[in-house]
Amino acid sequence: MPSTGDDIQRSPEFGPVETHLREMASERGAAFCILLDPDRNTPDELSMAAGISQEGGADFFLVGSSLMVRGNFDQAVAAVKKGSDLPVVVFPGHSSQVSGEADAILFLSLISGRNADYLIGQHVLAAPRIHELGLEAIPTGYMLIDSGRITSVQYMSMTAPMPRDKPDIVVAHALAARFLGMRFIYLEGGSGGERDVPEEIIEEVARTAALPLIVGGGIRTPEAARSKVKAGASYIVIGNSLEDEWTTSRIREISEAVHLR
Ligand code: 1GP
Repeated sequence: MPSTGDDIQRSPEFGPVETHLREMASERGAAFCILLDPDRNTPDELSMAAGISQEGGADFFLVGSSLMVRGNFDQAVAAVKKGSDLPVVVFPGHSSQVSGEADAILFLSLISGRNADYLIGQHVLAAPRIHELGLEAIPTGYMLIDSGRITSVQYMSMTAPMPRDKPDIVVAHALAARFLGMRFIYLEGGSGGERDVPEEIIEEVARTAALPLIVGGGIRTPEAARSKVKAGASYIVIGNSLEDEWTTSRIREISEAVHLR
């Protein structure tokens, strides 16, 4: 249901999906999220990957792509929903990636960059549809951290990533995001990044910004995932490195590393 003006009478509260994501991170120590790319997989592959992921102990899915040149976004999200009953959250690369089949959408502002289109422009294009669908939007400050190579998100967004040896700069952005009312911070190395987000940055942002941290990009091993959680990540996102070995046992290894309890 689209929200009505009555909403402003209510005290600020999290939507059901955000509440669930927060609860799973606090119950399990951290949550394991799998990124499914609708551009690289057919609906059947997405359903199968979703089922295997749930069996292996993953907690929820992000679905989105920096560039979608084939496939149908609604169909892709529906296929993921069909394969499992875990929450499916849109991780949009573009304002066209909005789907009423999803449970929620990360309403990302690319705050590490200064490209107005990714700070507010795409949002204005997507917002009326999100409202009409009654889709839960989770306001998220999205920051790209240098991962040693040019990633798709860097190229497509025409923004420079933040230096990986300057935690102060990242912390200042995270605080600004919090003061602007964003409720999650996504520290992104970029899909397939050569190097993942440094622990030092995660620690500093977790300590100072006190917002739930999503960390992804270039995480390839259970050890790396665990180390990010120990540094303060609440959600670990993995996509690329699963594509070669989408098995229950591989997913289980990572979910056991992510779940501290
Ligand atoms: C990318 O953070 C995600 O947006 C996941 O990255 O595909 O490198 O695991 P990978």
